[in-house]
Amino acid sequence: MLRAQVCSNDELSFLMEAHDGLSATIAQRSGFKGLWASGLSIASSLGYRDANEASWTQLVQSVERIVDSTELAVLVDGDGGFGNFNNARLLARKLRQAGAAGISLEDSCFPKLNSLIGERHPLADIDEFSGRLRAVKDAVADNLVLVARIEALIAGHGLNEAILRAHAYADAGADAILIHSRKSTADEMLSFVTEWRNRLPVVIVPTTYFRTPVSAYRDARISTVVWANHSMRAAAAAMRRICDSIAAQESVANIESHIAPLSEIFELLRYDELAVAEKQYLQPS
Ligand code: SPV
Ligand code: MG
Repeated sequence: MLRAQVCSNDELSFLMEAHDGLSATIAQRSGFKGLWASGLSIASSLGYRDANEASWTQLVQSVERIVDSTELAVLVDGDGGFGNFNNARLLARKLRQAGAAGISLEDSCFPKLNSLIGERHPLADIDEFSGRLRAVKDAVADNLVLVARIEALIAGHGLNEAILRAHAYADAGADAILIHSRKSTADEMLSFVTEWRNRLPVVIVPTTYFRTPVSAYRDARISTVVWANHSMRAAAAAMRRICDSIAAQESVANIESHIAPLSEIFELLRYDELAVAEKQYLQPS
């Protein structure tokens, strides 16, 4: 299912960020057909920085909860694979076992730093990173969609470097290319797409160029848009507002209508199913 979404140029698909079971459940409820298990959002929800502070086993555990919570395909942000080819293929195998549908691997060096902060984003050597991709492909074959993510534009290299890397990663067996940009307009990313001519489908993450209408992505025949961190940021903003209010007013009386009713939480997490199961399995007949 993820392969059909990510690997098609014919129809634009959308992946919504999830960082835990609840955010995954809510994304499914909103009608999304696939999820992005975001490294930034998972790290943030655990209180870590997106700098490989969370371990790969913590990532796998979070992915397990996300996968178990919905029927949706999950593309996992695997950062750079947490090391060399061996760490990357181990991670890919474990994600497959956890039920992930795909992994995105970026050509960064361990430990990575989130692409949207700071100026220090050293790129991996092209051949070394291609080896990481080949090792993952050999380990999981077509059982996991392999997205190769290019950080050349983030690192301040030009379009030529990004295109060179895209071809190398396609040769190494990637199923799709994720081209990342942190510009406030889509121009840089769209120049890449024009030059790339869809040798492989293209995935984008329009976090900083959020004003661009998705019609521009359809026109460019981009395959997949990742809304990468918006549930985590929505939760942070809501929690901050509510905590500030409760602390200032020493009361929860005024915020009740601004938060999800417990009935909604019970409904989202299918407490009704538990009640039915109890009748079936717990009560003596
Ligand atoms: C993530 O969601 O963790 C991503 C996208 O990798 S970004 O934060 O833009 O690097
Ligand atoms: Mg990430």
